[in-house]
Amino acid sequence: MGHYKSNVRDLEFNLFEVLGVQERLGKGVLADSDEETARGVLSELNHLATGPLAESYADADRNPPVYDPKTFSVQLPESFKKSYRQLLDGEWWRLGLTNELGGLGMPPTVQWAAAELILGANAPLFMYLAGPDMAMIVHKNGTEEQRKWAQLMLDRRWGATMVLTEPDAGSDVGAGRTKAVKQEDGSWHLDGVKRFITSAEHDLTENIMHLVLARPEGPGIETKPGTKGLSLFLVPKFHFDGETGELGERNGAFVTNVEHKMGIKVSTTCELTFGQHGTPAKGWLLGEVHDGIAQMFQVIEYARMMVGTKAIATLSTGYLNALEYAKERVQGTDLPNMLDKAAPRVTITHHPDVRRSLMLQKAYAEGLRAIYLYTASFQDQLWTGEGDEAAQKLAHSVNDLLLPVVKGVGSERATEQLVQSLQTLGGSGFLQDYPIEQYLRDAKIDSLYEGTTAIQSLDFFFRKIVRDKGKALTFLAGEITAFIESETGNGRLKNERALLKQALEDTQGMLGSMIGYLTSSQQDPQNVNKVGQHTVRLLLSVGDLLVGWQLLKQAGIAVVKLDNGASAKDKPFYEGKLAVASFFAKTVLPELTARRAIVEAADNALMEVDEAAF
Ligand code: ST9
Ligand code: FAD
Repeated sequence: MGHYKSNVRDLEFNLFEVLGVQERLGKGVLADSDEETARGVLSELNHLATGPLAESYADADRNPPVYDPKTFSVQLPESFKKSYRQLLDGEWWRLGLTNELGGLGMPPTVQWAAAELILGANAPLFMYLAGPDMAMIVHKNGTEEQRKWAQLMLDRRWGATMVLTEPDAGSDVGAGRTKAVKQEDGSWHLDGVKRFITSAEHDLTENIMHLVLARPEGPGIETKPGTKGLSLFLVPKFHFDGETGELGERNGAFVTNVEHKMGIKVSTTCELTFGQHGTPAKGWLLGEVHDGIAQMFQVIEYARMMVGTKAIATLSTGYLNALEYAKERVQGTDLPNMLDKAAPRVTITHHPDVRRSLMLQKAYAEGLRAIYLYTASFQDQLWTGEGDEAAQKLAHSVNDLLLPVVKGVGSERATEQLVQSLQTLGGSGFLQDYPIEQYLRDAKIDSLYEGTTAIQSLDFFFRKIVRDKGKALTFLAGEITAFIESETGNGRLKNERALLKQALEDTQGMLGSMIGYLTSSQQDPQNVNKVGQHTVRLLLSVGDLLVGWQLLKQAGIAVVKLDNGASAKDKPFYEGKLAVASFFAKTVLPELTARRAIVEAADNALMEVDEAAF
């Protein structure tokens, strides 16, 4: 057996028993799919993921890519290339595409459930497979000629990158200095150095299309500071024939370094230098419009969902590996027998603290999975275009609101709980004989790239709540309130629903205080620092509230299934849903009351501490 332990049962539970995705299938753009084909996609991909895709996971970590500075080229390990080929041969690169571009006709919920399987088995494979999805962005925003390039990117399975970061421009993308100078033939020459660019060099594809943010210069072009002064350029590694895709000369965008990292070692993280090695780095303005940051955010939104799903997928396999170990590892006696030195030894699942830890890992793995799939259900509405304009607008803003939760909370809780998965194995967890140490190293990046957790929390508060005037949040609060007031659980979840009610009030209390600090910052600008000290706390608290709610919603469904006589195979699954929801409501949600008190008592003492005193 490979390292990857998937949870297809839980994916199917979310899709077909909670979200009712099957009701959307068979109509409009989803006309060619039904429940059976969606289940078939998961089953087939699960087979591939747990086998051939997972197979190169450890090898590619121990034998990372080799960079040759003389030729600016990179060689990936053969084992990894084999897994990549199998993913391509299975046509899985079509997963996220629209029908028009040759997609599989599946909605985003099913796409992301399927993505979880690849991301859990070997996430860098998914990242190298970004070309087709990026082609979709080129197709959507490009000129007629560029739409043909998008088709070439697809037909020839080119790789692609998103190129924002520079040494002095990380979180602050608007500080970027790479420039693009307009040429007489309509193309642009790029000049500058980008850093940390994923997949900018490798030997998996014949060509790579870089999507680069740069500051345009030239006659009649107004130079603006910040993100609004950036444009998006298409910069291929090799020039190509626009009709046939046949490769021409090497373009002047060279990878001048590949980083040595803590994790995801097989995913190349590159310094990408434009126009400084004797060959101009030619680029073309996407769609001939100067709208770079907005265009790039179409990519970023997808990538943030991907990163959150990656983290959650890794936590899930970490938990399932820990669970398997715990069921077999015999150590110590039951606590009630602790004084009897001759008492029988038991498996560690008998120890209350191991149970506590395993149940918390399960809560976040399954609760966060429910959140990313719930988020994807709003993407489904946008994908099918169903509902009137108001419904579409709401789906858009709820998806926007939930993205920093999927990305920010997903990555933070995954890293935190994977430490617990490792702990479950005792000293063995520290060994490379088990996959969890690699999971931890590979998942840590998720709270850093695509916007750190601090950035996610600022985005969540200022853009997704304040700028949205709380509309999406009010909708969610309404959904949670309706659940609290329902009779869900048939009398069995009453206490838990009361705990959820308190958690909702506590979160609203936190938010109310923070809005108050923001409002008062109009008189005293320093008050916005009180907000800034607590945005991560708010984001994580909303995450806990949503995990608690989703788990209870699932428990409600489980109660009905159990009452109706679930099969012997399903019974433990549904009982697990009840147990985990109740555990989370009783042991985590009450913590929000203390967090609310902390936010309500906020002051600026922290901001007044002299740096020397740190
Ligand atoms: C990275 C990659 O880290 C790591 C993994 C790579 C994996 C490989 C690729 C795999 C994915 C493939 C994807 C394929 C795509 C397929 C898609 C298919 C559908 N939402 O607040 P302002 C915009 S990459 C939407 O003033 P500042 C908006 O246009 C590096 N738009 O910002 C706005 O204008 P307006 C990742 C947003 O103060 C404008 O920006 N790096 C959002 O100037 C200005 O907004 C980062 O993520 C949003 N949430 O700049 C940087 N926010 O307001 C993190 C802003 O008029 N830093 N816009 O609408 C930030 O995000 C900063 O907050 C900042 C601040 C740069 C935006
Ligand atoms: P900084 O921005 O310097 O942040 C340092 C610390 O300060 C962080 O804790 C941060 O949260 C905090 N901080 C910064 N600003 C604020 C603020 N305003 N408020 C509160 N806290 C703040 N980039 C690309 O363009 N393309 C890629 O493909 C890509 N892939 C990557 C792959 C890897 C493996 C890595 C490590 C990075 C990658 N990146 C990529 C870059 C990545 O997006 C940045 O590293 C990230 O956005 C953070 O920027 P930074 O590293 O400069 O940290």
